[in-house]
Amino acid sequence: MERTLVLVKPDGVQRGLIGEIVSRLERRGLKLAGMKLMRLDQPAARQHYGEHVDRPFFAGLVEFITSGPLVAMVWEADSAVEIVRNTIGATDPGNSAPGTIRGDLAVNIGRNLVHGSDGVESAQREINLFFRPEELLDYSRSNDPWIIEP
Ligand code: IDP
Ligand code: MG
Repeated sequence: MERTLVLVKPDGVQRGLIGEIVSRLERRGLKLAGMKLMRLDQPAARQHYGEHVDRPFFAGLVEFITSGPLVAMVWEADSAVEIVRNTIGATDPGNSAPGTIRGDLAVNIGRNLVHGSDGVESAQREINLFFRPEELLDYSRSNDPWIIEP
């Protein structure tokens, strides 16, 4: 089963949108494997967003993501990476489709509420950055056959 990392970024926590965002992923049918409220320090933030180190927005991004608590989660499904990215919507809320998290709840690229891993490899790397193996739980849901064809 594929796993992906999702963050409710500090803007989502401050705006009281943790429940709304978790609820959308839950109702989609994704399975929660791990979750914690935490604050990133600068080195972890720089590592998480390492691919953007040369971009002009990098310093502001690191400052923002370390500015307050965030909620880190691991969600699971077949094609979890793609399903989460589609549920979150395009990076720039100006282009995010209505019905997506960013398309319904955000207006600015620097305050776009959520992070979702962009591939299976980056998901594995990001999950390892945020979670120890024992913090991720394997369990079955009684309604799984109504969500996933056995
Ligand atoms: P993603 O979050 O949709 O994967 P990325 O391109 O990986 O988007 O960028 C990471 C984060 O950096 C974005 O979610 C956004 O918060 C921020 N970001 C990306 N591009 C810009 C920009 O042009 N200005 C300000 N912030 C940006
Ligand atoms: Mg990205």
